[in-house]
Amino acid sequence: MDFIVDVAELLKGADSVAVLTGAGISAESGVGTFRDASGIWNKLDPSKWATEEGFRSSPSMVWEWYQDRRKIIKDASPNKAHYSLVSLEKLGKKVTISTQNIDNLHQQAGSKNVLELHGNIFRNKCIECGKPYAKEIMNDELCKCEFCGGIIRPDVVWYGEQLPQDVWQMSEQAAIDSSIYLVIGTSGAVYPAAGLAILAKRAGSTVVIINTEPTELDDYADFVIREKAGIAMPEITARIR
Ligand code: BJW
Ligand code: ZN
Repeated sequence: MDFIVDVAELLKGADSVAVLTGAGISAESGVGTFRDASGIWNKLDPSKWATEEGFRSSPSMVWEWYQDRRKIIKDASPNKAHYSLVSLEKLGKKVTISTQNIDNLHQQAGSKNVLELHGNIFRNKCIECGKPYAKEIMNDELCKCEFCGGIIRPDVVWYGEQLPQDVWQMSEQAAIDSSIYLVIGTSGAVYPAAGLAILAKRAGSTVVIINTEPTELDDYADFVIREKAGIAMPEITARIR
């Protein structure tokens, strides 16, 4: 595989590694991506439904879609790519993962430093007052906020919504401080997350993309590894120890 050896050599000498992950890193765990042929959004148009307006117009339909995804994610386990990032940490590197994924799989694998840019599908909050809704919701019925009666929604970041500020600032800092910036399994189509790779590049980091397909960030990369994350990542980390 092209560049595996080069990237492993670079990582060997790097103290600070920052990572941006997207749906593609969880694809081999059986969690669908968004924009590929088999993507979950072939059935639902994201720009319409992954928005507050979409939810308000058809709350039951959007809620059921999230409940279906919760079930899939609950049954999923981390794969070799998630575990490779854990092993990088165990080799003594400072690894900061900014993930666009809402599936908890990095944390489940054991990564310590995970920044959730787009929230977490296992959390819910009130659409009106924003208070967290602590009870686990198992059924497909809509729930109401115990404080204000507002409808409960998943605590994820929809189009047009701000990313959590603290998480965003830490992600920017990690990109700036990194000597290597790994971009794994994201199309690079959604901002501001994709901008982190560009920020890292401008700050002098070496940008490495691992993806089965071309991405919108390829022009910013020093190395593009065109391979499944679950194959490329263990190949790389196996060469470091
Ligand atoms: C593999 C693989 C394997 C497959 N191995 N690889 C600048 C310009 C224009 C517009 C904007 C801009 N800045 C912001 C915007 C607006 C908008 C936006 O980005 N629009 C774009 C479409 C251009 N952004 C926003 O609205 C954001 N908020 C914001 O900007 O706030 C500021 C603001 C607020 C108010 C007013 C004004 C400003 C919020 C974006 C939130 C995105 N939310 C979603 C849904 C989350 C909840 C949920 O999951 O339901 O996040 S959208 C969806 O896309 C999800 C993902 O995290 C995100 C990224 O997708 P990802 O992960 O890249 O997946 P895919 O499917 O696209 O790619 C998978 C990749 O994996 C592919 O490349 C495959 O090849 C690869 N792959 N198998 C390796 N085995
Ligand atoms: Zn409320």
